[in-house]
Amino acid sequence: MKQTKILLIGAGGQLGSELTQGLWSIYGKDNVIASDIKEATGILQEGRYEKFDVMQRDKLFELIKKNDITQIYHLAALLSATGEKDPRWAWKLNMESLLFVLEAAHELKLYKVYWPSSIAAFGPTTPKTNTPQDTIMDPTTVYGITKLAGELWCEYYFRRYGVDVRSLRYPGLIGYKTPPGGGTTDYAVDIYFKAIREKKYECFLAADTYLPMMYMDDAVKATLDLMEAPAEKVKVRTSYNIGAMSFCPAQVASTIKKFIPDFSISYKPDFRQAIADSWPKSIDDSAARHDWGWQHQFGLEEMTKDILENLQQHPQYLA
Ligand code: AKB
Repeated sequence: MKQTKILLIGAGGQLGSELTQGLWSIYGKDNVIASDIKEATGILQEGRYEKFDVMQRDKLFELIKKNDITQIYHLAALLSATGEKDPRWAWKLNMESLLFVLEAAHELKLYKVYWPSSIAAFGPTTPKTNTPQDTIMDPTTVYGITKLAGELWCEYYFRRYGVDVRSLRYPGLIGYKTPPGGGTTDYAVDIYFKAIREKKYECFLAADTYLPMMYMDDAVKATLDLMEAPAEKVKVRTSYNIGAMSFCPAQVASTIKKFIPDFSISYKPDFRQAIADSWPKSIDDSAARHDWGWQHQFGLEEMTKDILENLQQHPQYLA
């Protein structure tokens, strides 16, 4: 078996930078190459890094060969809200880049690929509460369409070519180390930054909009747990439902108020409300819990405490 060498594409995003650090702790900095279309910033400057555009198929193949890559984590994508501003480009970027990675995995015989799906793959007629693993999927955003199509491509490459590709349907991911990245769930990131900076927040979703959410530490753990699981335990080859908590903006605001009593919130829903209304409110992730032992750690209160303490102690994240 070759030495594990990982290429992480989209390392500059919210999940990417934290997943890179998770991979460093398992495989060592020498064996992880983080990449993004932009120059490395922050913590990413401390490890191996390639500035690279995933739409350059030849460059991708060259990078894999030159560095003896055995696994790819492909996170680069346009998210739901940004995708709606340029649907054609969102389709091209999200789909073609996935196909390049799957082709590379097949042709260059990589051991494993990770690609994230999302609750955005569900739609308005999907059951909203405890959304099952297998159910109606009728996404309304171009981002969601790329996630549903991408899940099927992953399963196709697994069945047809034996590519060991694994995936999670992430809920809204909340972290404090990078700014929000153009998603509908990103109010739950921005609210913490504004709570510290301005003690007030104007929310683009209505007060009672429930969505499935997860703290970044749990998202990194879920991803690494899935990728480290023995192949025979990974029974779902489209993408696993994965959950941790479900809350609405009013609940985040009242939890923040426990730590910052003069914090206030107002509501001005925009086009993102319709996107949020088309998504599940909570997720049934019993398949992930059963197949490879998924367990989350953070609820709303623990997450809020952790984020606010960290933002106060490390003001560089607020810059
Ligand atoms: C988004 O809001 O677009 C993402 C997602 C749920 O995939 N955070």
